[in-house]
Amino acid sequence: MATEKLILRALAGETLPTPPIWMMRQAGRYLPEYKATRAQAGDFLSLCYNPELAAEVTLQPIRRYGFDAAILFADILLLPQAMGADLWFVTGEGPRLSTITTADDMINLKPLEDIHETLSPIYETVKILRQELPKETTLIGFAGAPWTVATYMIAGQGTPDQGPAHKLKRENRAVFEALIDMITEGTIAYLSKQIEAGADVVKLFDSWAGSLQGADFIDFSIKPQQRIIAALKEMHPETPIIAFPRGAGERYAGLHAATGADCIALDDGVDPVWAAANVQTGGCVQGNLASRHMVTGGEDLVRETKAICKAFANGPHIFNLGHGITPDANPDNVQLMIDTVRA
Ligand code: 1CP
Repeated sequence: MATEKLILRALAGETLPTPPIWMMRQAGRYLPEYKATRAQAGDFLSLCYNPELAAEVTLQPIRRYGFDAAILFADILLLPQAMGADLWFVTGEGPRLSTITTADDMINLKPLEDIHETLSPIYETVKILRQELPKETTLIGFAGAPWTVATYMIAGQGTPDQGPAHKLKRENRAVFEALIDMITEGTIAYLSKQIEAGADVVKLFDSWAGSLQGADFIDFSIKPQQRIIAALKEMHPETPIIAFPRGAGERYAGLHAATGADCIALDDGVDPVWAAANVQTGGCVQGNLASRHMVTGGEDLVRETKAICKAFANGPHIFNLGHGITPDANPDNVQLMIDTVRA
């Protein structure tokens, strides 16, 4: 069946004359209208759990730029919170959570049947967006991949090298594996509800996949994602899935088959010409302009944007950044990127 949603056509494997485009963290602090709505909500978590305001900030970049997809405004750390972890945000620093390092900490988590009580405002946001988005705009739901979510649950905050999670993996394998399993099951339940509420596509963010070495990369990045994708495909066979194992490097090759994802999102450490030959041969790819161009702009931005479009022109491609846009970005550079892609 023909669809007006270009992102869904690319995800189905179609090579389009112009790649559809959206941007990681497109609703964020680089936009004055985002900052205004966030101030109205009071703080970041209140914004996430307020369906009207969360839908509003999701729609802001669609109104301003006409992106081909909207991404639900929420955070990967809401699932740990729904599982019973304490979560708060320290201004200027980032997230803080109560930590999981022992079997007792695991026992204190909530049964997974109970997560939807906390997460129901998120499903409500999806329902509002379903009503309010233009018919040609794809709605993307998301969750963190189990390894990345576990790194925050174990350390209680963001870490440069994910040291505490690697330590638990080494020193208390049983607790580490039980946590990965629990997040995997919780993620299946969470994403399934997002799809039922109206998400067209879901994406798994494995932001810290790159720090897993050897068999750990397969066991703790790829296998849990494969399990989530297989379970979702069984329940919702029509819903495409994007996987983003950031920092996978050469291990990006073959990941469509290994994960079962319809699209593999590439970070900006990956050469587009290499990725066209080694990753796009497996299916749709997304990416991968370095987000610093949204700060620096100019001819470099135009040249890199064109090079990425050219490298991926012979297969299914969704244009995006290689990681989220940063708060110091200039909104005019986003427009320049879009104009260059669509020119
Ligand atoms: O002050 C603010 O307004 C908060 C900044 C912010 C925003 C805008 C955070 C805190 N989360 C978000 C929203 C968000 N997070 C989205 C929404 C939709 C969009 O893209 O527009 C998404 C998809 C995420 C995903 C997310 N959260 C990831 C995976 C992607 C990535 O960036 O690697 C991760 C790792 C997080 C955790 C998180 N939440 C927020 C911050 C600052 C962080 C990173 C913390 C750290 O590692 O130190």
